[in-house]
Amino acid sequence: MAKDKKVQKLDSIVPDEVTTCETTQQMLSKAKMDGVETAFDRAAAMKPCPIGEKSACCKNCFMGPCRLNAKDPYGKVGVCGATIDTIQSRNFGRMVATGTASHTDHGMEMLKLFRGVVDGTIKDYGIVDNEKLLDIAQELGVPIQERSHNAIAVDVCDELEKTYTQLEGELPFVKRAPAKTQEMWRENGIVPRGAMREIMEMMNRTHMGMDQDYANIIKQISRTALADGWGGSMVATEIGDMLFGTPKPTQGEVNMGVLKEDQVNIIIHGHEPNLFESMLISVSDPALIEAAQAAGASGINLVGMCCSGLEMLSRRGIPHAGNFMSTEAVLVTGAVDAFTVDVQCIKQGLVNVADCYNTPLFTTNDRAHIEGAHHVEFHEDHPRECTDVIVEMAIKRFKEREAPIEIPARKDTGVFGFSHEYINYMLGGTFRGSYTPLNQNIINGKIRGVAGVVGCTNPRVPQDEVHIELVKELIKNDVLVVQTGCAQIALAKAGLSLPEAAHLAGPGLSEVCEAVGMPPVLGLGACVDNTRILTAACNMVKAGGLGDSISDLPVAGAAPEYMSEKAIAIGQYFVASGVYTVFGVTFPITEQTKFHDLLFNGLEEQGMGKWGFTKDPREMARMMIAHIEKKREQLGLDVGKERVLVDMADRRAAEAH
Ligand code: SF4
Ligand code: MSK
Repeated sequence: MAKDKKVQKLDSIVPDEVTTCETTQQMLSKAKMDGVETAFDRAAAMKPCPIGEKSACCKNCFMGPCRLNAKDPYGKVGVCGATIDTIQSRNFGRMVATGTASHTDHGMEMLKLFRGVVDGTIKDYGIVDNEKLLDIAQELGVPIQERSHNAIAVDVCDELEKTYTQLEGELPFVKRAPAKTQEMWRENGIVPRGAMREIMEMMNRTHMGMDQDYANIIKQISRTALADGWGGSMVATEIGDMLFGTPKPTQGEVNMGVLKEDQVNIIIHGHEPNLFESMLISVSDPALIEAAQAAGASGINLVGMCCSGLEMLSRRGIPHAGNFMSTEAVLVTGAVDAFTVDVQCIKQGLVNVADCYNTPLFTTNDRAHIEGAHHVEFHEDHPRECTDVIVEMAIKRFKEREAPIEIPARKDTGVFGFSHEYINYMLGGTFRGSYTPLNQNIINGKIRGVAGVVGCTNPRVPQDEVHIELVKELIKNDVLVVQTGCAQIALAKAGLSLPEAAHLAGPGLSEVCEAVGMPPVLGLGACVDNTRILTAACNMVKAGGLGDSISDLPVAGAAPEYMSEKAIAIGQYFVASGVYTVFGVTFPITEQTKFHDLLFNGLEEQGMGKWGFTKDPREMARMMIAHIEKKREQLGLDVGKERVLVDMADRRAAEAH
């Protein structure tokens, strides 16, 4: 039961209207009884500002703020004379810059950890995937013959650092993209230099009195977004794999039923795997397990949420309690003994909900304190000084549990951890992994194409509903779905992350899934791991028969329930890489403007992908499938023509390029 001081009368929301997640519904009903408010209540009470929703206002200087009319976009201009296209493109650019900064800052922290490991100042972590280290060294042109792994790692670290700090030149992983995609970027003048440089220039170009031509601003928007997808995020994923292991398919449990009433429950929510990895070691420490038992618990139950939860689910099969819109609801169980967060997507409202159920909420990162939370700072050079303390505090809270516990019974299972390397191996076999079988199945039409369905959940749409309906429609039409971020948990709760879900797919896709033993929906990791989808797309081009650039592929992307600026950056890097990308919920740009037309049509004419928008999952599926079919037609795949797949000589030539 909630503390009296927090109890209030709540009757604004109907739980089964705001979420399709049964366990979240159950907890929202309980929260209502307990008088505890969540983001679902606040979303119902807070109507979005119609001008801000469409980015039709500017507060970039103090002659304003200036509000234009989203319904009559060319009816007026700002005090400085800025038009709707200037204002919207600047606002969009700042969203992309912020999203890119989030991923890039995360990536720089991973690089700092990697640097500490290779120079020996950090001893609690090490390189576990040397095969990946060597692959990356080779890709980056770092010599490997007769050198120690550590010497190679030092050079790899130096090369990867350029991703962030380089002032001139091209990002190291740009050369991972197909040659034709690289050419298109060069022709458009959007090859990123270093991510810090691009973010800085984006912010400068959007200052009052700087770049005031939307057609020029979009170039820096794309360059900044590409610095995320092929830079900040891609490096974060690769370092994560080198340090913690490249994921391989692992069965795991999801949903709130993974909490255990008789155990000390510790939840980790955020994005950086180093905290979670250290916590895993702390909860396995016999002394701490003994302390938990002495407090009356049968053990310590470590559970993830959101993206760091997904990293641990993918790499270690650690249970996962739910996605972004379940983070407050899980606290309502009363069963959480420590709620531990690091960075990104952490609602400030969690502090109040945690307080209502006497759950200590721990912030651990100096970049993300929350007023009212307990701060126990995490340092990679002595990580257990943080995680051991949190375990001890969790044990104390278990011992002093007051509120009645109500844990929803439901838990679901799924298979997760399909890295792009594993897809290679899964389809091509151990001897010579290859994307050729995937391409062959696309060429012969059993699989029509591939869709990335990624991103958050958002209280502006019923939680999980758009994800589930969209994905069901896609797989029914023989479109293989790959996922990252919170979207995966929505589908896992709906049972679509198991090989048994193959029967929900169309005849071609289900035949392939049954032959390989894979689900029709492949979870690839956290939101930062969207770069695995980019790399998989590169491998599809390289395997041959599906065109020469990413924009030739019969693929499409969607973020149907997105909520963050990171998602806008991801969307833009997919578009700039050549992928048709459809967003749901709302699109933050006014229709009928030249800038909107550029995003939704003009970029495609420049050789990139394009944006799409709809809230309706069936319409979203229809739009994505129509795009995939258009690409198939352009590739001549529906005229029964035999496509030429690359042989070994072609492959070597492509790799040498
Ligand atoms: Fe208004 Fe122009 Fe200042 Fe923006 S930059 S607030 S449009 S005067
Ligand atoms: S946590 S960015 S809600 S996917 Fe990566 Fe989930 Fe979206 Fe955050």
